[in-house]
Amino acid sequence: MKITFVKPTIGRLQHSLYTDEGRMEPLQLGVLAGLTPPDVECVLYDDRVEEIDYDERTDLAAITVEIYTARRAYEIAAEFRARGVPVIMGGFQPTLAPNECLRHADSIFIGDAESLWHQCVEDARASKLRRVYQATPGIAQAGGVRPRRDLFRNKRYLPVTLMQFSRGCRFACDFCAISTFFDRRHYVRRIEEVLAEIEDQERRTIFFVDDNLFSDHAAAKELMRALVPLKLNWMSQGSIDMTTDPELMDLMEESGCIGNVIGFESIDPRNLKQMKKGPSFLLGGWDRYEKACQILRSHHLQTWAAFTLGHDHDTLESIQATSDFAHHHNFCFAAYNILMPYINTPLYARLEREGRLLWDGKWWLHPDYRFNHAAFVPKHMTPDELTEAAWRCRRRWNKASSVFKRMWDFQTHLSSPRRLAVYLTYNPLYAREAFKKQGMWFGRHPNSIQPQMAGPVGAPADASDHDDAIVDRA
Ligand code: B12
Repeated sequence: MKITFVKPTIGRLQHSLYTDEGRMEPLQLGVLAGLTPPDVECVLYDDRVEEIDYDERTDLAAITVEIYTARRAYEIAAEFRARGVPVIMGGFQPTLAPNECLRHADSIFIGDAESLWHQCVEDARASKLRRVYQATPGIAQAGGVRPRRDLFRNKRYLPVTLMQFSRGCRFACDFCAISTFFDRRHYVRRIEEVLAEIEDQERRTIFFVDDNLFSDHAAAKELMRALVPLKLNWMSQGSIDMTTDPELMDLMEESGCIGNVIGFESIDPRNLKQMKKGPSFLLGGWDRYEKACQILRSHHLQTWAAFTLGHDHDTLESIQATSDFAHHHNFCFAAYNILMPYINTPLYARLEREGRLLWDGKWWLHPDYRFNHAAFVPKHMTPDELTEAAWRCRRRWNKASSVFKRMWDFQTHLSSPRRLAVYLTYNPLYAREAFKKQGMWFGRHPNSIQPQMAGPVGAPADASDHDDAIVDRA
């Protein structure tokens, strides 16, 4: 038996296809292949960089689908299905919008693969795939399952090994898909298994792709104590309340942390309160970012600051102030994301109730929607003004003069040759990516997916796209 694993790209540029220069290993597909019995042949196609050979013989196409890649995933699925190859979809979109995905796949997988993937493989072997596999979230790679990293060879991913220590996050920010997927729970792997996995691969640079590595401070500290002797360089993602714990910060530095993606989201306390940004409140008030940033810098951390723009208290002026804040702190990278209503999040439900969703409420499927454009009506500006304001922030941030100016920070980027190399390698790369992706269409083919179209093969009678917005995940 043979399974073809597919990581779809987001979309296409105006005049050509899009190749993601900043692409990283698709860890979920490595994990899935690692969970697959050894007698099954596994092949990986990464649509971000290569053409999929739909005519290659295979018994099952397994596609990982996020909201941004959904449109392209449905096109890919249609190609396989037209050739009689059954398609199973898993990941965030099938979990949070199952009915929509069921219209485009023979089978969908809800939740984490670990507990039920072996059953799918056996069912596929017997040509008896079920329509829906309902798994639960849980501890990743339990029992020491290793991702099949051999499948990543020759695809020219960034030279960093992706790994996971924990999954989920204890906070409940209203826009985030994580709290819905994991129901605010945080699942931690056994440290011995993580250490063995680190030893088993060659690199000393690791990206822990955890949703919030610091969701549980005690668990994070235990990991970091174990990492100290390994002399790694690592980065991850985490919430700003990390700065309230001096021991955690010291261990981070000692164990080789270079920096983290941190969701600041907004510098307006009213926005933070409205979105229920718990970590910011834990700083001792919603307005304590200045001190937190000083602490990050004192530990030489190169922060990747993430902002969401367009909250209800945002104005064009406050967006400009957000941009000033990021420049003032000389962050290593900054993501000025427009606030996006992801399906099945509290934010989506609120904007839907308030009648503020654009693009028929399904921006990710709409043939005219473009990457980084507003998908709802903001309170104090028009959607186009929001799109423009976010684009202005990105342009300003990525100018050569800004990259040069931000570099002169002796506590962070100039505190070691490695940090300077990170800064100088990735700033130009991400700048190119920001310009390339702005305004990109989703999917490859205009009009290939019609959001309001009735589902094709075997969609259950009660499966309307709208149902997904009100799936009860309790
Ligand atoms: C690391 C990461 C990144 C990395 C890139 C990683 C990479 N390899 O390219 C960076 C930081 C660059 C990034 C970028 C973006 N990301 Co991101 N990212 C993540 C994160 C935190 C971890 C992904 C990961 O590798 N996890 C480890 C693997 C093992 O877990 P997994 O993917 O969840 O897979 C498990 C299950 O979902 C399931 N499963 C998954 N696929 C399949 C397929 C089948 C067939 C089956 C059976 C099961 C299955 O089984 C797996 C094993 O248990 C996720 C959150 C998350 N927990 O997944 C967000 C997440 C996927 N990202 C998200 C977003 C929005 C983005 C961006 C669009 C942000 C932006 N505006 O630019 C970009 C672009 C993404 C793209 N498609 O190109 C959102 C997607 C929202 C949604 N509802 O779909 C998420 C969920 C974060 C969030 N807070 O909401 N991301």
